[in-house]
Amino acid sequence: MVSDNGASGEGGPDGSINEMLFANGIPDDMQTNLAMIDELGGTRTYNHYPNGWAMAFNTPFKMWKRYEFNGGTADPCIISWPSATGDAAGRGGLRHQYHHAIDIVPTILDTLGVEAPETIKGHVQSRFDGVSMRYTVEMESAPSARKTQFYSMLGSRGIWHDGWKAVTTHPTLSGWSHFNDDTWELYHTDTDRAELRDLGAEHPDKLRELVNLWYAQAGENDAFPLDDRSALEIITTPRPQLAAPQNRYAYFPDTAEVPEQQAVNVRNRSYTIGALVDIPAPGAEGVLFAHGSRFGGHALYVKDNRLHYVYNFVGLVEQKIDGTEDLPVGENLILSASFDKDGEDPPGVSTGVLSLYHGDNKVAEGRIRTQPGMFSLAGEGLCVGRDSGEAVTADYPNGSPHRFTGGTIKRVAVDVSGDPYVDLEREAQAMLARE
Ligand SMILES: [Ca+2]
Repeated sequence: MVSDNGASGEGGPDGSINEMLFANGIPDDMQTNLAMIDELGGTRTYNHYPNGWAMAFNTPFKMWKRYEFNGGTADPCIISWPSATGDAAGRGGLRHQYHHAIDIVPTILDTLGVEAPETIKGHVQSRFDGVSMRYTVEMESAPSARKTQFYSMLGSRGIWHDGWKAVTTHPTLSGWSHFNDDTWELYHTDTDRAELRDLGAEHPDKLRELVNLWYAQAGENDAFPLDDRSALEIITTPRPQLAAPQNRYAYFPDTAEVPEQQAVNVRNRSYTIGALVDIPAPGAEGVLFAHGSRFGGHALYVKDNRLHYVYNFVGLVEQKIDGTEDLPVGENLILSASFDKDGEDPPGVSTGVLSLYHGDNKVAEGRIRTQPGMFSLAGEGLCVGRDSGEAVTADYPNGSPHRFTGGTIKRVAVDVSGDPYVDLEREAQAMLARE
């Protein structure tokens, strides 16, 4: 499979220098984009082409990922099968039967002569919706074994059945809803694969048949309720995780990075990050805690014998708070950054005061805002003692992965209970006294 969808339109009409803006519900700004035009494709951008290019890449098909027109769903599938017989013996042939990504596994099982087990370790397995594509290799002109394919994505709907396709033009990820006002279009894809001639008015009965079939398939495929919420709403809606949410998380150095979905959620709330460290002599430096990248993230680090915190707001602005006193030396020091939320502007974007502490001694404070959505779609997890992948800031004192040196990090706690910092500090000291 060359892809799981068509070229994507997430760059919007003007393109983007950071796709995480889209995922945070923050519109791209043309002036900012133009200022970065020479950086596109480099390490300083997480760029995405404008959706006009998505349409061009999908030519001759219409639209792009998120829509059920062929521009959103049709992809090349290349099969290499040296020992194949029948029509495939000629090699290099094209096949035009209608198939879907869900047909890959049934094809492999069929080709290997393996029957899928009905149960594994006592657990009944889901049925396969797919059908084998093996026959297409051996019989070029055989009719499609797949008769129907159901589609529903982010508010758009479509169904292919026996050479015809019905599809809606609903604006995806729009929050518009009003699904009853959707217009269904009808295409005879056997003769019009580019979906240029809407035959809905000419063949209303055929259209009605396909729309009815869509509803039947939607029921079978658990497609209700229909959902066209924004990317930000979908991504920030809590979903079941292996570990239930807690008020406090402890993280340790020399471990793998923690994926964002499993890491502490600091979005739109107060939080405190406290590192328990031993610093035997002045000269410690590097990252105590980091999560995210230059395209969005935050980090607590030591540089020039001072404590620093940076919150990189979706790659648009680095908000830095710099400690005003030299670091103390000793054992079981607690170096902290505490964000006290006092408002939202706009909704979802927290505003408040970020304070830095050595123990209970406040050494800096400043106002920051925090981003409403995720730091990244994948990778760029939470780290202690280093910042893996892309760094949150270019301000770190040492080279990638910006390890903490000159001291020992025992653990880093992130508290999201909302309790005031002074109480947390007292509690932490009491806990250390008991250890
Ligand atoms: Ca990183």
